[in-house]
Amino acid sequence: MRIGITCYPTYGGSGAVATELGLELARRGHEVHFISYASPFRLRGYVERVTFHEVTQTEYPLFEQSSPYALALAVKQHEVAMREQLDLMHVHYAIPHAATAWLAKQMLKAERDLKIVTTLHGTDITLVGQDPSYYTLTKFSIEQSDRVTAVSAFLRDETYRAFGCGDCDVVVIPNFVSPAEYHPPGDDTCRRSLAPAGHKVLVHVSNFRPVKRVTDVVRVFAGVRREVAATLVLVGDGPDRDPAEQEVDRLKLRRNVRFLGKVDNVADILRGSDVFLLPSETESFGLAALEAMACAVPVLASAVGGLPEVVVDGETGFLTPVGDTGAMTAHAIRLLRDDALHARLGAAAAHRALEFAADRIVPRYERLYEDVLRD
Ligand code: GMT
Repeated sequence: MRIGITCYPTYGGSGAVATELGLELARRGHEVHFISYASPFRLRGYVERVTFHEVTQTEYPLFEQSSPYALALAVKQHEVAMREQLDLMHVHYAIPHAATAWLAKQMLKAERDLKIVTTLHGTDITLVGQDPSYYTLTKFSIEQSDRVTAVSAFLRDETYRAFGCGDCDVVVIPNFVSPAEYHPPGDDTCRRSLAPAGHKVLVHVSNFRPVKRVTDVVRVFAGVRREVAATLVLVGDGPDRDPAEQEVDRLKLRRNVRFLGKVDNVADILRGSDVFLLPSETESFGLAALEAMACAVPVLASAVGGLPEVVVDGETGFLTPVGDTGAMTAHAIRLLRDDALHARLGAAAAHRALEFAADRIVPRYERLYEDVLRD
């Protein structure tokens, strides 16, 4: 098949999933065309059967506050669909991608019916999409998509609850992980590069948006640090990095906290870690948690959204109420002090992650594509 993929190229779950999906599809023989304003962060170097098409925008004084990116994207989606004879356009994160794909479909209508598959990822439904400034267009573009998928049952149900979406059948296809890249460590090389000998390593990976509650990560670490020699490794960057840095200073933790910023080799860092912290306000799935589990790292996360569909409480980690840093701290200390418990949860986490292996999940997208092309 010839598949167009539009996603956000920046550090974040939806762009990561969209890119990994495109790469897996290309590996399986499909031709994949990424369309966005920049090359997605997980797309590095030349890959056979993969092409990136950059959306360019012309500056004009009148557009001062409103550079119409969405319109330029629709034009590029239409152009690539025509030139590359795309079978379908798969867009990730509804806003504005599902709406621009609908525009491209209308522009192509006289020639043929370009099928649109929309994957809902999280805040496009739980937060931004419900804002009155986007609500009706989000609902419209979901309803106009030829197929809609959600990354968890929680997100599917939230879509029905918030948008109604009369005639849509939202299909759950969970996120996936590549076991070739995310796998348990063979030795302690990664750990040695992260922390002093004898330290346990706690890790958090995110785009540091308010929804991630990164200052809670720092507070949990402060509690752990009182009982266990440990280092906190923070991967990623975003609006809440400054507040997190300030909390580290306020709690006098600077010597034991490492802000690594945006790094490429997250799997290596996960393999050097003992516990993954994800105290999010909401999380439709928690791809970062799945990637940690695949590296045999138990996850301590909020009991919200789709996280219970990924992390099995008491088996592959522990789930606690949002904001209950005390409970998360207690679980972390228990896990880091009890080697047998840690080994058991780490092994169970790696085993559970295999249920989300790319080879099991990607064929579900292929079947969905085949199905929509039969319409
Ligand atoms: O808001 C974010 O944290 C980023 C967002 C995105 O769309 O980039 O992530 C969402 O999609 C990921 C991939 O499907 C999920 O693993 C995340 O749980 C989800 N984030 C939220 O729901 C907050």
